[in-house]
Amino acid sequence: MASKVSLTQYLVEKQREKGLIPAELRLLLEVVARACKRIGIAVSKGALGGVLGDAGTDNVQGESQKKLDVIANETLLEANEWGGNLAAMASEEMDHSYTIPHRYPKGEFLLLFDPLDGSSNIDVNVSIGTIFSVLRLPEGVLAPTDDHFLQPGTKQVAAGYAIYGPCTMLVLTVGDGVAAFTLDRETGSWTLTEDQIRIPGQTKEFAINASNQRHWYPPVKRYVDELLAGRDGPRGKDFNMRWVASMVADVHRILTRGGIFMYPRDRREPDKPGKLRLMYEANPMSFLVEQAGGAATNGLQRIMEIRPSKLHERVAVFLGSREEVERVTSYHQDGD
Ligand code: FBP
Ligand code: AFP
Repeated sequence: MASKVSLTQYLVEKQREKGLIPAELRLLLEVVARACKRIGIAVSKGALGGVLGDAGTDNVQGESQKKLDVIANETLLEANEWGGNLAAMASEEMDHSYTIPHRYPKGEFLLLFDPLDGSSNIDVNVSIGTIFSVLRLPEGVLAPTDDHFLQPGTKQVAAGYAIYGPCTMLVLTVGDGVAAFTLDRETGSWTLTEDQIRIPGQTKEFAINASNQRHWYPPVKRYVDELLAGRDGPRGKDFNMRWVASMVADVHRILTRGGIFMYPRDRREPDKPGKLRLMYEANPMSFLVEQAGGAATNGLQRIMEIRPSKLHERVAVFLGSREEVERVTSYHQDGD
């Protein structure tokens, strides 16, 4: 390969030399990357682009939408609907899946996305991102519906995110490790800047919204108390805490230097399995983390093995450095 490897070259290698992905998936991922580039440009304009603030609408989860949530969602839909590689798309921002209109050719893949994750950070100029996941349309299905998206994360054929931070990056897996591409703003191309990313098994850093501490169940409280006890506690070392409130940014840090990210279910809504969305956030991030040698559970089981029962299903999340995820998961064995 040439010294500077572009996203296209990287994907062509996976397609031609390794035979890992079909050409249609390569083309689909390139379109997603192009849409992320456009979203990144809109994000970077900030107040100058008139894109900050509320859109004045609510999404299916009852959360108020930011203007950029809506722009990012439309950008992904428009970029992907005519390419011929997709059968349907589903978004965290839409009630139901979107079937590719009849006027365009239809492909065999399903695309899911959280168009702009971390929206509470948009107006304060802190890193945000786009998360995506690709599934296959089950064989023989002519008219895809929401039900056809309800596949476990192990069925993902690709997943990734774009992070709009000090630099714009695309982090991707097609099931052959994790690669990171940095957007060269001068040439407009995604350039491979790290391949075969590995998450260290051990860490001294954790991420959790500590303001919810009083609502936590005993396994999470026990685990975090032990981390906070530092070198005098049972762990025998000091831990540092980071919480960006953009899952993309927190997971990006973990892929870069290790750590554990937690969003547990808690007593605020005992009947709800957590806050984060299985299909748009937890599954794609779990695929990336596992491909980088880490682990991802809901405290009880591997996230990617959960069989979803609805498109907007929520889930508790513990992901990152393997040894830490295994430890907090083992604390859940005794129940709440
Ligand atoms: P650096 O520039 O050395 O990273 O320090 C950053 C900083 O001074 C503040 O920006 C930040 O609020 C604080 O450190 C974070 O400190 P801690 O690591 O103790 O949470
Ligand atoms: P939004 O995309 O709705 O802002 O949600 C972001 C998020 O799902 C995830 O990216 C963060 O880790 C988490 O929410 C932050 O949640 P808290 O505000 O409860 O800390």
